[in-house]
Amino acid sequence: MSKEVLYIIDVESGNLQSLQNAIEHLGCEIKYLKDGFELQKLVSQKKQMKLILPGVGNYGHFVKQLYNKNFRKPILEYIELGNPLFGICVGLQALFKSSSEDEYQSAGLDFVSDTSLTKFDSSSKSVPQIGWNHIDSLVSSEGMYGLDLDKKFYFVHSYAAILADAEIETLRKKGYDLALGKYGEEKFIAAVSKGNVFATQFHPEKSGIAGINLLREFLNGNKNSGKLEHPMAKKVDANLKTLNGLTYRIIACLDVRSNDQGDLVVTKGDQYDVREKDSENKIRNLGKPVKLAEKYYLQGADEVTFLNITSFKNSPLQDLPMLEVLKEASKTVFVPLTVGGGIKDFVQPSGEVISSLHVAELYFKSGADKVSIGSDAVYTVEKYFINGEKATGDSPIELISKSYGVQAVVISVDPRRKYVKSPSDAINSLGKPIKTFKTKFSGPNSEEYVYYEVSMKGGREFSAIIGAYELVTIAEKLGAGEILLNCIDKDGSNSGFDLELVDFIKKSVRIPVIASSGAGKPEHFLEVFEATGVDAALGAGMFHRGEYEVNDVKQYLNKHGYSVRM
Ligand code: 1PR
Repeated sequence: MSKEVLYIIDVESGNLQSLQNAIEHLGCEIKYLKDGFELQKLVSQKKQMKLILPGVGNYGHFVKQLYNKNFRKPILEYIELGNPLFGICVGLQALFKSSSEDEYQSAGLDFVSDTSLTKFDSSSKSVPQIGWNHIDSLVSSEGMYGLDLDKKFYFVHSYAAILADAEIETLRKKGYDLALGKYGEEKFIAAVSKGNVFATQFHPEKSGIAGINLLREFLNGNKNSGKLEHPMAKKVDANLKTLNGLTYRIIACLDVRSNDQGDLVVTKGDQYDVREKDSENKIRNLGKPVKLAEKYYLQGADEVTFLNITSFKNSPLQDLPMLEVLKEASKTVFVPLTVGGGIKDFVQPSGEVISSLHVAELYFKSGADKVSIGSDAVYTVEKYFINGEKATGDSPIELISKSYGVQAVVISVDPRRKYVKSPSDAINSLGKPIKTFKTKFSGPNSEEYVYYEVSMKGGREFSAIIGAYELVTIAEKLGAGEILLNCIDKDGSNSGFDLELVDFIKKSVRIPVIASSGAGKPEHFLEVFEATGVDAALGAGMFHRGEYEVNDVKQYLNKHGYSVRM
């Protein structure tokens, strides 16, 4: 029997590979529609079909692409004919009238009439909203493909249909069914449905089993499946601590490199030294990247991060194994995947320049949701200061975030503690101060202040111009959407996170921060969340050595009153 075909509108926006994988996992075939004429032809044939409108990144860019590729009219005709459509993330946003993200206020499809999108307020919470949130209430007379108030879904966005109660009521009267989410005090549309159109602000293909089930019900046409909550049903999760509604994220990290035999392996360092300390001095081999990623997904990891830790030695062509790793991992791992290592402009031996944007694009097309930039972020911010505090406009951070959205750009920071007697001793090579703070743990010579040097090439070189504060604040300004905060002193130590560092950086930026380096037991995760309010925490060695499973950490946090995705 031939498989059912599902059509996906492809305007080259981000990671469609994961969506394809999720749908293939459910036994369907997918066909991409590259322009509106292809859709128009199907619509004219009055073909019975199902359509997905996925999108990531910038709203203005996305709706312009829909327009330029002649999708606008056939999509509206398709909807008018009553055919099933599933919008995802910016695909949902495009169904609205306009968004304040787009300075030209480009017209969306206006399916959700007279309603526009605005930015979340970042004065009291991290923006973008990145993480797992739940549906706070359903204002719905019909089912929404079994959308479940008890489950968590993966959201990643800065703009949303943020509505007051009166606006919700107006949409209800116009016949829209709504699932409402809450980020902080802001109520926003997490899913909307009318007739055969259904759209989610979250990514079902990245929402683990809960998201896969939703896609399955859509494919089966079971709109009223599952229990329908009564109108205005409200989920109360009041007893657990959340981050403005988001669960505390636990991330598993895989440092990947070739071993001495040339096999790609997951390794793990102590203060970034990944060789065994015995006489053979081999690269520590902790397993295969794809297998371990699957294992951590099944253990409940909220995200998986792959870092190619020797990218600076290789050409992107030799990087291809990491592309393969992503392609394979995204077939079975339905949570967000981040890839780092070698995200930069690259000059081939032939002299051909491959732009960072192109390198990033290759990773997104292979199944990555975010790219993480390490060394090149340091060079970019150094340049910013050398240029008299002016952006060049062409750095990887700026280029990738403009095309794929800020949520797709993570900055991986590799800092090391540096003690000074007084703030005036922390002066960079340009004669300017580097930001310090007074430490609770004074240095070997009773120094009372510290700053954090930042490194390139995984701890092999250190910046003489910027410290960790300068790196993260300027990277945020240039378009970074998240900080992955490692710590060379703590890496592999099992002694807990550097709480002072995490607190210092968390207070310096508005974007989410992931604490990394030093986790050795579940208590360390509780400690870092309690002490710093950081958005997510990452573990590596303790999971690789099998001392704890990701789920052990989550159960421990849950027991101590923290909301996690179980
Ligand atoms: O500079 O853009 O090519 O990116 C290189 C990437 O590789 C950076 O993200 C950098 O952090 C990483 N990297 C480079 N060398 C090493 C190394 O270990 N020799 N790994 C390295 C960094 C830190 C974390 C680790 C945590 C948690 N490793 O990835 O997972 O410290 O470990 P723990 O829980 O066991 O303590 P570019």
